[in-house]
Amino acid sequence: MLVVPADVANAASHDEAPYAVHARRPLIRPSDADLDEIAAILNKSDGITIYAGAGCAGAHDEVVATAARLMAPVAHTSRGKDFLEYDNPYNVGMTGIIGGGAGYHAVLDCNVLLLLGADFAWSQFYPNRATIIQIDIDPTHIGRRHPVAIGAVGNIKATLEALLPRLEQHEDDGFLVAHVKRFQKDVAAAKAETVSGPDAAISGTYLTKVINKYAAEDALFAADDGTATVWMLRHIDTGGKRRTFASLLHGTMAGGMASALGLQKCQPGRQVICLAGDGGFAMLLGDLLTTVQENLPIKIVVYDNGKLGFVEIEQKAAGLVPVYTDLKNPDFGEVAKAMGLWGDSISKAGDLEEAVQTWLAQPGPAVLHVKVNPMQLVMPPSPLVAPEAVVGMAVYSARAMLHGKGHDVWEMMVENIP
Ligand SMILES: Cc1ncc(C[n+]2csc(CCOP(=O)(O)OP(=O)(O)O)c2C)c(N)n1
Ligand SMILES: [Mg+2]
Repeated sequence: MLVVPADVANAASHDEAPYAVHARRPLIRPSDADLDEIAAILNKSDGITIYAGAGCAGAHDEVVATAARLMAPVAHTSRGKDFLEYDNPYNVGMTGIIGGGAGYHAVLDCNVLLLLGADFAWSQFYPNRATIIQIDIDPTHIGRRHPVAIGAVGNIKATLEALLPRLEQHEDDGFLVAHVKRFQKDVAAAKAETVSGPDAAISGTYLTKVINKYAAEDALFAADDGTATVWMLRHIDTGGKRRTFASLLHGTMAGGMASALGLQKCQPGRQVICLAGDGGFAMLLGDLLTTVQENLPIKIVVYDNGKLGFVEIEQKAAGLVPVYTDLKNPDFGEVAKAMGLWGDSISKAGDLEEAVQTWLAQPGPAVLHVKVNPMQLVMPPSPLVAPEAVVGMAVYSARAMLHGKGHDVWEMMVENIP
């Protein structure tokens, strides 16, 4: 809410500001001596991994060229996805609790870790034995997540441009190939997910992959924190033209629709897709009216798992029987229609492809309510699950049995264990 006094509202304004309010960005890179020192370590090492973050925006080609020179797999953070995942034969995906086995091992098992514009928070995913070299434009990021051997300040593009001529071509590709192969195997397995028939339930991952198939090649995606964000990060291919947005630094629930509204306002004519959780969507339902009032044709899909899914997972991982996580949802397709939007609601896999195409083709704002499989877990890479979480899951299973929820446990096992 912005309150403007009447005299200010009546004052004449000039489109051009009489003075510059923004400082121009400088080009910053480490000194020649520091670059020589970094190059010396990289040139005498093998088993090098690059871990790259959002600081690599605009430096895709330089990161890929560095990976090629060093025969290094490239893992990326969630915020680095849009800038590094596409057209990158060295990509091994994300590490962390929402990442995969290839990214996890490439970062943890390397001899030298080259951190580029990455500020990933969780120290348990950093290697303890490796030599870590960190380059970041923000000096406060250097060494704040994990001790590093060398920390240098610089724009990633400018720094790599100056570093590349100092780097010798590495020939041994054993380390690289092992991790890239593992990643490609995992990607192929994820892409191969099918449904058992037209009446089958729809999983959140399957829904995301169908949206990935039909969305515009330069679509903007905004997801609610929760499972929708995880599926977006794992299953939306950006191709360098799409962008993905979520509350990745702060972890705020229900950010999807608000972000989508803002994105559509500043990028009129571009397809904007909100991947909403049922909990998140219900929380900000009033803003559905904004789509109509402001004529913002965003496309919203509601992943209705009937619960605050992420919180339930956290409770289960802590060995608790979930409480206050179930949601009693209305038909959000009908709610949308009552509010003046296009709406539809589906629950069977056989209806999905057509429903997604019809929903995306709407000229105005549109809500597609999809009942998704309520038991699909966000599975971290198998060797990675913290022992407490495994024990927690087992304790949950035992407690759920005691509380007469044996069916729940069975369903969870069947749906999540390959
Ligand atoms: C403002 C706020 N409240 C609570 C949380 C904790 N939280 C994280 S995810 C989540 C559940 C989200 O439920 P839903 O939108 O249905 O997504 P799901 O995980 O079920 O896919 C909650 C309550 C948070 N991150 N931010
Ligand atoms: Mg939910």
